Amino acid sequence: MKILLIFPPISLDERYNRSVGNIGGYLPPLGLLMMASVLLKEKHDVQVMDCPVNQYSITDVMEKVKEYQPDMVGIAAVTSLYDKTMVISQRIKEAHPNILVLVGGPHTKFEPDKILEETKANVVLVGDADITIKHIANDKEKYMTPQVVYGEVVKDLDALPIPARHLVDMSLYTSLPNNWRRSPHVFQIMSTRGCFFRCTFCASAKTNYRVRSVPNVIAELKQLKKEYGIQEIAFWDDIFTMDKQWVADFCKALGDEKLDLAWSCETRVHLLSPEILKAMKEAGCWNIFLGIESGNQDLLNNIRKGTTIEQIRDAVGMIKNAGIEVRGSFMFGLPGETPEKGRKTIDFAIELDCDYTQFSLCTPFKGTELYNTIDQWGTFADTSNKSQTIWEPVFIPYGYKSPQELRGMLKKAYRNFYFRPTYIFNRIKKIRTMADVKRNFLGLRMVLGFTGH
Ligand code: B12
Repeated sequence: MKILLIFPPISLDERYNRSVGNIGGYLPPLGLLMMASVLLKEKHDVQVMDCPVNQYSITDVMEKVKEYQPDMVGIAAVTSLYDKTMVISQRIKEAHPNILVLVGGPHTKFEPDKILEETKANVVLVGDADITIKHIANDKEKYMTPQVVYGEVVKDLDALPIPARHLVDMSLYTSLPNNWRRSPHVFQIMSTRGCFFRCTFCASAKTNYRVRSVPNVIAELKQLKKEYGIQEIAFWDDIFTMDKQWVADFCKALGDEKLDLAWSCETRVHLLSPEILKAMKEAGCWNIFLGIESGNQDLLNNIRKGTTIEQIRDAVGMIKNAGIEVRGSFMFGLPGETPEKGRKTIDFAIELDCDYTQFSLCTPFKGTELYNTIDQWGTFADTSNKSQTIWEPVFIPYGYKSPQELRGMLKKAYRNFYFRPTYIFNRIKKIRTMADVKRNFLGLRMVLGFTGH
């Protein structure tokens, strides 16, 4: 069967809701590439159309469908892109009723029946697609009847094949200026799936946590080294250091194999120790991304973050001591927040002085606990899908007067953090190469976008 998997169009300016310039940051659709790999193994003919990086429009998608004439089309659904997912699905069904149209991805968790109706798709697939998509592709007639299908949870991640990266042009993808060290052509990889923590705002909260074996991850890295000569990788796991023994084994294996990779990961502040950080540094880890969220303990409690201000201070200190860069992520407009508490968060970010700090706005995605309990905390200012980008004030806690006040807080945070003489001096001090100059220039362009210049 001929299968086309589509990631809908979005420009960088749309993603950030502001003009950010040509900063890079188009990243490969790993979920689609994983599914593609499973389908290739089943001997299907598969193509992946990643619209954002290629700047393809919906018209381009329709032309591709006409030219390739697939038997099945899969379209990814992320909340902020859902309107486009819907239009693509409707148009394909109108023009080619015999194509089996499948919609899946994080947005389908909430009201899948409504999505089925709106998109006119044949199947809305909720959850992991890797196992279930095989059954669908192998039994087209059965799945032509409109239905919601719950994907079988992949228990053994080692059983999955390596993502079919060869179906996209990997040379097109470059990470944001502050997300790479050795090469902007960072390759992304998942060693786990899911997260069992309960953060009320997170679309991945309380999902099945599963982990691949170390040899299985190393095998993928060896393949990437051989095929693409990779120099750098980024782990997209929600909680990379959840199992410290796993991380220690991985760091040792990376050293034993002499893969010589720079790498970065994301984790939670209480899942670190000096020992594990030392091993990570020695194994090439240069950057850790932390979801810090707020400088107010009561707000952390309101979102069930399960961390303390002291743990945050300790984690940032430990990472810096290990000689690893730290990227801290904060949100404004949390449940219970007031402008005064927002300012406390800015002060805390400055006190922590991470190498890079990201500020965004709390966005209650459909299906999250926060979305379901919103009346307790505030009101929605904008419920359109395209505004759910985390950079638009869509949720206004009772403590704020207006969306403008929240927008002002975001600008103030970027200005106060990045335009400090000590921060600028430290950045300049770290410049070694022309690549560093360019990185800082692009980073500045992005910060200016966020500060409204
Ligand atoms: C990497 C990443 C990005 C990359 C996207 C790269 C890309 N081209 O996909 C970047 C940085 C660009 C990004 C941006 C955003 N992201 Co993001 N991102 C992630 C992250 C960390 C990993 C995604 C991933 O590849 N996972 C691995 C694969 C295997 O999982 P998966 O994508 O869920 O796919 C599986 C199933 O969902 C399903 N599936 C997925 N797609 C499809 C399609 C079909 C047809 C079918 C049948 C099934 C199916 O099958 C897959 C295999 O089982 C996730 C968190 C996470 N841990 O997943 C957040 C996540 C997807 N992002 C999220 C958000 C909110 C955003 C932003 C809106 C804001 C932001 N964080 O900056 C933007 C806008 C989206 C965009 N594309 O422009 C939310 C989505 C919430 C929602 N309801 O939509 C998530 C879940 C984070 C979270 N916990 O809240 N993101």
